[in-house]
Amino acid sequence: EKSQAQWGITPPISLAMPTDQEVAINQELIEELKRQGSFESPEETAMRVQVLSRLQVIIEDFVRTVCKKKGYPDSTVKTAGGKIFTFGSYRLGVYGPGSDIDTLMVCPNQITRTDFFEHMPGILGALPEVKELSAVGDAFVPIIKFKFSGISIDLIFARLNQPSVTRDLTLTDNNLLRGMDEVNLRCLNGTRVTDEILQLVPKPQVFKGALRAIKLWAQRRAIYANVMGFPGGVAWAMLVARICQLYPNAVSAVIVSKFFRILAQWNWPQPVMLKAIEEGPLSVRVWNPRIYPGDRHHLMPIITPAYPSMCATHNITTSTKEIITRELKRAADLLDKVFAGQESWSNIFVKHSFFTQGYKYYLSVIAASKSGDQQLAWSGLVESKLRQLVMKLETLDCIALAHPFNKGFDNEHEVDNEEEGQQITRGAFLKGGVKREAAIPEAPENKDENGESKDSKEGEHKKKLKIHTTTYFVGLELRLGGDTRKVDVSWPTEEFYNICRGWTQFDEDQHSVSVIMLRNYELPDQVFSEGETKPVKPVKKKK
Ligand code: 3AT
Ligand code: MN
Ligand code: MN
Repeated sequence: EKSQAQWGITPPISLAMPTDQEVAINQELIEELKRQGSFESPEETAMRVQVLSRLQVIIEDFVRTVCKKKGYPDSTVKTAGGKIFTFGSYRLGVYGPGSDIDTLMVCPNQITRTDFFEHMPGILGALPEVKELSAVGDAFVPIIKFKFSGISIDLIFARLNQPSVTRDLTLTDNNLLRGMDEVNLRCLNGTRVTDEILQLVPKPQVFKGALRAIKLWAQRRAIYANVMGFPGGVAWAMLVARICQLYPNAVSAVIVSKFFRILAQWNWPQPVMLKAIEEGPLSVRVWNPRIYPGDRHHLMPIITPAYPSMCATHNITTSTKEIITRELKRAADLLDKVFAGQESWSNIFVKHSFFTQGYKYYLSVIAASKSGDQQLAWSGLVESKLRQLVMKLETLDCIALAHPFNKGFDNEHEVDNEEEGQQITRGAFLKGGVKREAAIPEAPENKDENGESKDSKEGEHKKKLKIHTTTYFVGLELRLGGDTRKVDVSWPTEEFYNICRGWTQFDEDQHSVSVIMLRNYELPDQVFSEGETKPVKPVKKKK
């Protein structure tokens, strides 16, 4: 166990040791997390450890082979090495049954990224344990994804400017970053940030327990999604870590309750950070609102500890900030009751009511295309631009709050012709279905000599079109006293269309995006889970 006078940039709020009552409540929290399926079995965890040690052997083999092929002398080949690091939920110790392992392979400078993407997919693909392998070498963060003995692996690569990478290497030294390209920097960042977070908390076990609770809560309340303008996994982890610094001796349950109360009252945009921001050897930007006007616009800045420090929450908007704050307050009040023995932990983790009791009006944003591959890229693009729509809606007088739901809903539609396809892309599947052309009266029996209907034969030749859609929802809170008949979202919508259509790969024949206003009772059944009641159309009062 680590011990020091101060964790982070201020003295602690309290050094109190846990009371018996707090220990008991903490035990209840762990039990509740177990009931909610947060933990996997020890066998599954042992399998992860085994897979990682296999990957360690694989990377060393790979480095040796490529070095030899390139004609390096034996002495260099022997010491070249290579090392596996992890980041994400596995590294933070908050992984559950479905989690992947986010893995980074660090190689010496003999090995280039090109070598990695040329050979590694083949090496992995040849192993009987490896399934569903896909490699994207030209992504923002180039990645190989696969399953190893059933466990999902996200594998990225970084190359150090040194001829040897030993198994005891750490990535903490900022000088390792000298002379690196941006892709390398990005690939190293995840591990450097998670490693630092763990270094900066007094008791990693306490931190992990509290973070599990916060992750589960944020997921259930639909406020976990970086692209949509909510904190992502790293940001939630840093918030929990900061509370751990302020209460170095507390148990996880106490951290969770302080978390809600302190952050519900936080004086934003004062940043949350785990240590003073470091200067470093690169000519890259480090978060600094005094120098960069852009950084001044961050509404809830949460700053990563590893050099070069960045804001992990630049996506948060006025609306999502308000929603997050409401959720923090709700949870803080519930937690007071938990500690007074009047409430159980399970109520903290109750599912959100975004669709059941959320709003009267919703915007549905439909991203559509004609193939599954297209849809993956196109819906991702539309999703990443959704916050631009939200921010434009926020500027309208009639709208108090625009609340994006944290994930989209996928559908596939079979249609008979282009016209029906277009109805789908404009949301016909949400509102009343596709309008088919008036049925053509059936021709009199018309069979060929084999007794088969000619029509049905023709029908086989007629190609069905497939339309893929992903639908996102934005709940609208209207300004009190406003005239609801005047909710005109055409300007934000048109601007949003232009942003989406400005995508470099946009193809009018393939991709479409439309925004449609729905009343709550018009929401599709798909968004409700079992046991939830769909809002009903209010009965009109007669004068
Ligand atoms: P799970 O337990 O895996 O669900 P996690 O926190 O590990 O939770 P991810 O595996 O999705 O979540 O992400 C792990 C890290 O990978 C978080 C972030 O630093 C990085 N990351 C994830 N998605 C992206 C992305 N699209 N672009 C850049 N970095 C990403
Ligand atoms: Mn992960
Ligand atoms: Mn991942």
